[in-house]
Amino acid sequence: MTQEYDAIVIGAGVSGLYTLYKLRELGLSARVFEAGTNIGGTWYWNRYPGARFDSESYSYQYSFSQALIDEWEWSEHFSGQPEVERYLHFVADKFDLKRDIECNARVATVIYDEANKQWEIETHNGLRARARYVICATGLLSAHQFPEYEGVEDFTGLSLHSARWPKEPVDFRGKRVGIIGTGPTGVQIIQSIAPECGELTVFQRTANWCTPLRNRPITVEEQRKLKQQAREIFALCKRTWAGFIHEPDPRAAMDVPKEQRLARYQELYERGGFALWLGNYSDSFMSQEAADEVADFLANKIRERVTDPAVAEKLIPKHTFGTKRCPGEKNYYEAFNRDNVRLIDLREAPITKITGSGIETANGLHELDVIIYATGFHSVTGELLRMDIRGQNGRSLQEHWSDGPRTNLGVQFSGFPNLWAIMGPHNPAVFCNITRCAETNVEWIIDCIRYMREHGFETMTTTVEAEDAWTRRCYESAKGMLINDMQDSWFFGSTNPKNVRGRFLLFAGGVPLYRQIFADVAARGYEGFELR
Ligand code: N01
Repeated sequence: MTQEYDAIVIGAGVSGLYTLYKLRELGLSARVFEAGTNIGGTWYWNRYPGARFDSESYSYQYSFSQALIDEWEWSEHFSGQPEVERYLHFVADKFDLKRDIECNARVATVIYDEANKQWEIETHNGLRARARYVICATGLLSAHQFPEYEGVEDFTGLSLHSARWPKEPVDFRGKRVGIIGTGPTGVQIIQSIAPECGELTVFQRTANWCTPLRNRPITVEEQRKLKQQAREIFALCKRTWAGFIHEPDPRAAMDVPKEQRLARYQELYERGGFALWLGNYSDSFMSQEAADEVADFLANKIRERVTDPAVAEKLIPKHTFGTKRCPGEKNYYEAFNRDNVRLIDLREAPITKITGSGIETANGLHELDVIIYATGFHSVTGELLRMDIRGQNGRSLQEHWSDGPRTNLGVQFSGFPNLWAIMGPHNPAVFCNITRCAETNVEWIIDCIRYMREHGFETMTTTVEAEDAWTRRCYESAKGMLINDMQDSWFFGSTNPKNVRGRFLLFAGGVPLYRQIFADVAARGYEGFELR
């Protein structure tokens, strides 16, 4: 039987939960379809050891309800996955959201019925539903990726992907564990399990510029202040380019005397989180000279912390500082001083295949009991393209995006009326503290629906012209920034299937500008969108 609702939401993570809340506020009937057996999205799937915030907990929480802010207490400055998952359940229970969420229901098809101006979805387990509005709250980093090595299926030991981690704890004691991937996920896993494993072999293709997270418990006094300052914290996040609490010094780095610059790097290194990445100087994302100086600063820290100089050199990245997200670390570098941890540099000896008993590189076979894949995601477009979404004239999203994603404002695609993506491509959310950006995007989409209903419009679709213009603007937004020269990152889909790599997937103009553009477009009666 096909159920009918006003709106269908795909995904019950941070943005899906808030969407449901806002749809109800609008008085609409809505159903959320969630692939996981429970809610939480990213915080449901990524339950690997060491998974935690890289945003300060109190900057990541929802801002829409004062009662929620008052009632919930974070225990750490950067809380771990179990606490974040508990928080999302707390939110869902507080607002009684779960009764409208269908878990274990991965959406397979999303088909537009032109005659009735409705969407029909079907899940993998055969549930069907129809609605006028569809909101994809499927996340940016949801479609996990295994590497394309021969033999991945052949390994007879335990294979784990970071984004499909089992709910029961994995016992690494006495085991020979290999991990592929040294992005933010790999770093969190390595530093957490190194003391426990019998042997840990790290297969590193690209070292990353890690900065100390400096996590610590929130004291009673801090808790009190943080509650008082909650609104100021959100206001600060609204002002900053990436929606975090870190504000750069407004001066250009090289206008500041060298001694002062180095003192600032040290201060930001001590402060932790993304302070050194996002709170540096105003031109940190543009000036090669400034980025190189921070890189030298960090390289020296690595040399100080890693006892074997040859290992230290391998852990020092070769790419420009700041062009990828910086993993937040605690004792990551010290892990490589342990007798049970070995670093394999895949640039020297690439992986040739996975075998029944381990990982084979150009230098020979590494026999293992466990292989951990921390190899990332089909980023940004993956989860949307994994569904069969068909808009007007039966045209699929795959066809529409055959030459890279095309969007208007990152939220709509031409030929797909009344379908919105909260964290689609061409969004600043990728750089962003996700909840800050999710709230903005959800509120804008809900306002679209409210506007349509108040003005008697049945459908809203971006025009092709506005879509082309925004897509071009996103490519332009990265020009002049160092990230534009770093195509080997998931910002350009480097871990995506080969046919969908090499396009800049984000909007790099910053969160405040994006919010302003949203406001301007709405104020001009949704200019660039066709309302019928
Ligand atoms: O994924 P990644 P991630 N052979 O794509 C390697 C967020 N996040 O899951 O760089 C060998 O960054 C790949 O190597 P290379 C955060 O936004 C947040 O770590 O392609 N290696 C790289 O080392 C982050 O940016 C938190 O050479 C292969 C790694 O796998 C985003 O998620 C925590 C390979 C993939 O790194 C993604 O992070 C964690 C191959 N064939 C993540 N293929 C928080 O703290 C890939 N790799 C909130």
